[in-house]
Amino acid sequence: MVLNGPNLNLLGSREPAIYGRDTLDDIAVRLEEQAATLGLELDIRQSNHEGHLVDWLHEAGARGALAVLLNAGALTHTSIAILDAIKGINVPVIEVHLSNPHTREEFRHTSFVARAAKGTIAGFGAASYRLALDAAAALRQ
Ligand code: CA2
Repeated sequence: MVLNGPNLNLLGSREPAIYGRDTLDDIAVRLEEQAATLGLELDIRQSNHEGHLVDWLHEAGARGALAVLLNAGALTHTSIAILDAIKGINVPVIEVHLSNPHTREEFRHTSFVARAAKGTIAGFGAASYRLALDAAAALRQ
């Protein structure tokens, strides 16, 4: 499962210097192609609402997903509910960011997601998702 949080639906429209020019749909199309090569099935979603992300993490747990790629957007830095949801499922969560939050404002240096994530891939733009999907595929061995 690939979960995207608040404002990531705006990708490609503004702030290209930070987030690149790809839209979330562009990223999704490439991820689906990569998944087909890897023999993985993807379910890619985006929501601006914290509770949806919590529900979808629970759903990934109930469905026994191989992994969740999670770009929680700004909720990364604030959401104990998402941290608790990650802790509450038996599915590895790979934290994904387009930018490298550690090179940005101080308030982005804390990640609640990272406290429970299997690992983090950040700073490679849209390629962060590709690298994260490779990491998810590697969990099969
Ligand atoms: O680098 C990332 O992937 C982030 O998760 C993106 C979040 C930000 O709050 C995190 O610190 C790092 C923001 C996503 C908002 O994306 C926009 C895209 C275009 C225009 C406005 C916002």
